[in-house]
Amino acid sequence: MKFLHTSDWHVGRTIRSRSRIDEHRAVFAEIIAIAKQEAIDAMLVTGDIFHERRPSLEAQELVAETLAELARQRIPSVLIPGNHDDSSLLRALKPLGTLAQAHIVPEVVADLSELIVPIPARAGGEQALVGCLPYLHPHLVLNTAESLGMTEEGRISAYQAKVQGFFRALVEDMRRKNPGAVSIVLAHLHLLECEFGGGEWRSSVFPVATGFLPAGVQYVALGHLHKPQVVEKSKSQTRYAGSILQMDFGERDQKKSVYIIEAHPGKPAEITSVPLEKGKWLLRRTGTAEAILAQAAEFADAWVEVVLAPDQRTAELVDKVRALPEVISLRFEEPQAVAEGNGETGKRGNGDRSASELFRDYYQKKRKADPEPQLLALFERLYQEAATASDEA
Ligand SMILES: [Mn+2]
Repeated sequence: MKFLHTSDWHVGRTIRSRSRIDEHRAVFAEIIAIAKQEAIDAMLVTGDIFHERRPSLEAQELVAETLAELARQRIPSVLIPGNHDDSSLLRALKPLGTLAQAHIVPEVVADLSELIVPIPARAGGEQALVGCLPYLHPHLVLNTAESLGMTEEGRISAYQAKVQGFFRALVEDMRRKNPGAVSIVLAHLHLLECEFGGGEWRSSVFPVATGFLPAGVQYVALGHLHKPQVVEKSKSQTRYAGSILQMDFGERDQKKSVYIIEAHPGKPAEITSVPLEKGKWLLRRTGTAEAILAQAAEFADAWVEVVLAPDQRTAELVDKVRALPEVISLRFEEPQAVAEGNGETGKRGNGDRSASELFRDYYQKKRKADPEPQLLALFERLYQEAATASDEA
């Protein structure tokens, strides 16, 4: 049987107030074309379907159109929510989704059979069982009384134990239902040993160690991290499909893709990566206004962040750069970053470092100590809120 694994759609995401709905529409058409070409038996979507808990009607319409087009092509899908999604919105879509073979598993429930979706092969009589772990909000897992007296580490290990317990129960139930089926598990979580893409919201998502993932299933499909990646240390073949667009300038060098998984009972799955070409590239260009203007022809099909050298501010040229339709962010390089960037030491300028790295440095300089993890988490949350608010303005 064949499956297509995609994740972190974030439909409704804007970048510096610019809509990305046309990019999303083009990439969905691309994904459906790949699905048809590969004659898949089902599409697997591992969360962050929408960017916001209350997505725009335009965003909802595009997801409905995409699932309807899959249904017209007779391609079933299995979808779970991520940390961005509101499970009650997905629960509201579930009855109509089921009619269109778009199986939405909106939340964790006690009855495990609600979390296991059987998928029949188009031909040949095989069956797959897709076990789902929708994103588990830490506050749903740890009740207040339980977690009040706990340290941060205590709460994280209690969370990990619950996740591990769910995986165990899920996989046992899948074996009981049909030990001869193709076995696949979907989850939306942050694995400790993996790399961030750059556009994820991190502060409220508890990390899980790779050792807690289920063993002995043929494929574990993960969502949350936006960089597509293989999870090497997992006991089952495991991948993050990554986001389908470069979500933010932190993801600007990442090629986006989907995975095609071919699996038959009792055999290791064969997995290939198929690149996605239709999303715009996010580019960062550094230099004088004159040099930037000379490169403008390369900006077609891109969103560009321009960082201008500080001694080159001739107002007229800067205005011309600002007026380029693809330029959505323009700032001036800090003198200190210029010095670092020009050094032979290979030290990175501030432009390549995350806000929390910069905050940690600032705190260390001022207080001669590392910030507490809670303070760092609070900073990240406030920073994300501020960054998103300016995006959504
Ligand atoms: Mn995401």
